[in-house]
Amino acid sequence: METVTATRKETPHASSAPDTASAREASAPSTQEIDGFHLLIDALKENGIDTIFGLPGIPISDLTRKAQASGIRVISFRHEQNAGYAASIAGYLTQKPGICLTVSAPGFLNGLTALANATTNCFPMILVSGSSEREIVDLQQGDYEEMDQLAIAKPLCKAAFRVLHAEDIGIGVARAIRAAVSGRPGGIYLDLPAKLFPQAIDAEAGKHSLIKVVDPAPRQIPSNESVARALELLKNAARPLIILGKGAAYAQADADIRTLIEKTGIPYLPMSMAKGLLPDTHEQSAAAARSFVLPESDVVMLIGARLNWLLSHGKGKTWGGASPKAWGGQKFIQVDISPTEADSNVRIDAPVVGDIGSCVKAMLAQIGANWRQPPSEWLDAIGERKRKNVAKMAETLSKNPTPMNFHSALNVVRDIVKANPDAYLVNEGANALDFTRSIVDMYKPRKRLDVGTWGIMGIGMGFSIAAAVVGKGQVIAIEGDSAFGFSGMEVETICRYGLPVCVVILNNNGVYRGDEVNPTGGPDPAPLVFVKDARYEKLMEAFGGVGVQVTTPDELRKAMEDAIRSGKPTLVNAMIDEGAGTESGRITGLNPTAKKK
Ligand code: ADP
Ligand code: TZD
Repeated sequence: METVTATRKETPHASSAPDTASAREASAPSTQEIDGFHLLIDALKENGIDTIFGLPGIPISDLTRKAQASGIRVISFRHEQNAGYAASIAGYLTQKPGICLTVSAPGFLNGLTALANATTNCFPMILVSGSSEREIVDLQQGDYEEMDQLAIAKPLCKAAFRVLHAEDIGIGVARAIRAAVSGRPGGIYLDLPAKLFPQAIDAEAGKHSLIKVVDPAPRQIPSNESVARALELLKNAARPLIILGKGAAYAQADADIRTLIEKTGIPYLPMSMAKGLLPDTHEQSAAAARSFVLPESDVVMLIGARLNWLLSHGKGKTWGGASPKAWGGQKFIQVDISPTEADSNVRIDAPVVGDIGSCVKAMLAQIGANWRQPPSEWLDAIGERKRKNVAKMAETLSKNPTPMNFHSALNVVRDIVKANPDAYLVNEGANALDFTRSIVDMYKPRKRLDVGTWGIMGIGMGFSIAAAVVGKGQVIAIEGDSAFGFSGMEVETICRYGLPVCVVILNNNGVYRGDEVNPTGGPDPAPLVFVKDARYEKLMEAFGGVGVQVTTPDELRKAMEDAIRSGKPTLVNAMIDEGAGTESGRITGLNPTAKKK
């Protein structure tokens, strides 16, 4: 490992210093000093960070080279936003902050959406951006890529730090790591001015300044009273329900969560990214009876799920309330690491504050052996609903219309995922998202990665790349054609690194659907439609991957099976009925225009 290299001392205008091999060679090596580049690399390595997602340029090009030379895996993207999404989902999968590295102003801004999205979703990530010279930025004298990045990042992340001196790099990295993973995880911004990288300090002092963070995400043990209060409510419930969110999946307390569900016998609903925490085929899953159990339940325990829009804020008709803002009759237990989450939307009768692993363990300890199972009327009523809905879905899935529609295509994906339960399923789009979520069963924890709390489009290729890189497994990405467009250029990245990613585009020629026309009869297409029958598969072929256009479920099945067998980067362009989608998928009600119709 290349650890100690001396380089030029401070360059007056490091941000405009030539970023070339000859300039690097010109710097005289000495053995007693270490520079900012190497201090940063060593600080990351010291804390077990082995992968960086980023996009090089002034002032961080050399950092990417030196990081790779030091054994860190550097995954270089075509757009910083995708590198940021990759870092954030790597953080979710590993509980270590994912690192996204960008250049100054525009690169930083490109990464910022991903940072904000990470914070919103409680994914731990650190956006590390090079920045221009402080003195020039602060006097607004017009430096190369001038921007007060720290100030801009602050409101969009959990914490933001800037390091000005090489001897503080260890502290800066340690603070960023702790802030990212402790408590409620989130996005952190680390601002590194260009001048920092070539700063050299005494090697021994430098080594001593690095911190290996001890216990970065300390357990947070819930109080006994809060656990007892929650169990008391649950025990006396007539129609109890547990909702598992992506916080529960993140916590990696899989076995204990399963034991809690099975011991109590309480039906549960998985939120989208909690699918597979217990296999979706588990008999206690009430997913197929969602619209029945939410309004009918009397006590609901949320584990790592917020009562935000995805759960209709815990009120209104979804929950049996008489009007959109009226509360239902439920009592809520909320298990969450954030003490301020409780009462954010409706009253939480029993908050249990702590990390999910510790909270679930504490509950199991207090439950003991003689827990009374929920009343059989409740379980039977749910069973009845499930049977009806599952039969109805099976009937829809068995149809084989021409052209293919979402159902007949996803029926194939459902089989493929069942046969490959270890594969990651990345999913975005509107109809492509909603139908996949309800049709494709998941069997293992943290395998389903999707648009999350914001319903953000564009995570597709970044998430796929990260899942393949840190999850070291096959990835299947089910993409709306619009959704794919946000990150489509990263198929080059997928090919360049030879990643086992099978992208399936459910191509219906537009946003939501593809059959709208311009009402004026003018030459411009309607705003929500794309080029008809676009050949997206050729994009993958352009970079050496496999591209296949399919029009039937049989062709789709063969293409996906081939992709998984070969592990080759593959893009399957699945042509589906352009009239098959609904405006905004399942959330039509949130769309003011659609509402008026
Ligand atoms: P979903 O979208 O699946 O409903 P949310 O993102 O709304 O899930 O909620 C996740 C919740 O999980 C957040 O409130 C967050 O504070 C919490 N959380 C995340 N990690 C942990 C953890 N390790 N222990 C406890 N709570 C956690
Ligand atoms: N931009 C961003 C960053 N996120 C968004 N969610 C949107 C725009 C709006 N939007 C949706 O909410 S879904 C969607 C957009 C543009 C695309 C839907 O079309 P699709 O999927 O082709 O991806 P379906 O299957 O045709 O519905």
